[in-house]
Amino acid sequence: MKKILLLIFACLALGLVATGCGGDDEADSGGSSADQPAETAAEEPSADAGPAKDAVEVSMEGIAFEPSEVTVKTGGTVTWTNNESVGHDVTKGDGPGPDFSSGDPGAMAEGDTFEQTFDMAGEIAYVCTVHPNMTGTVTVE
Ligand SMILES: [Cu+2]
Repeated sequence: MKKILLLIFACLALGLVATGCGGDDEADSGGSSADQPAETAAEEPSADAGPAKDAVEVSMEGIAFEPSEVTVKTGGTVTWTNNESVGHDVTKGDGPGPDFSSGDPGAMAEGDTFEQTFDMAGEIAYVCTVHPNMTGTVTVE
């Protein structure tokens, strides 16, 4: 009986210092099962150009449009939001439909949004005029 108690105490003492002694299996599995829902919730579908939608949002971050390629239905709307402290703009390049621009070059400050509706099918290229490498396309279906 004494030996068993000693073993239990030794096990408890070790358990405090390191991870061992069986009881940790429960703690580990409990921990990982608690982590799994959080990981699943954090996963979001890839934001690449997917099926056409009525409304799409594009973020301006890292001197880039994210995602840079989106698809909307005819009559659909794209909303750009500047999510960094660098000034940007949205200015149409090639493509069907009227020209559009968010305004003066680089005038969109952090938190500013610009919305454009697309009524003609086709592929519209656009650029941030102060960052010529900052380009994107809107495919209207
Ligand atoms: Cu820019």
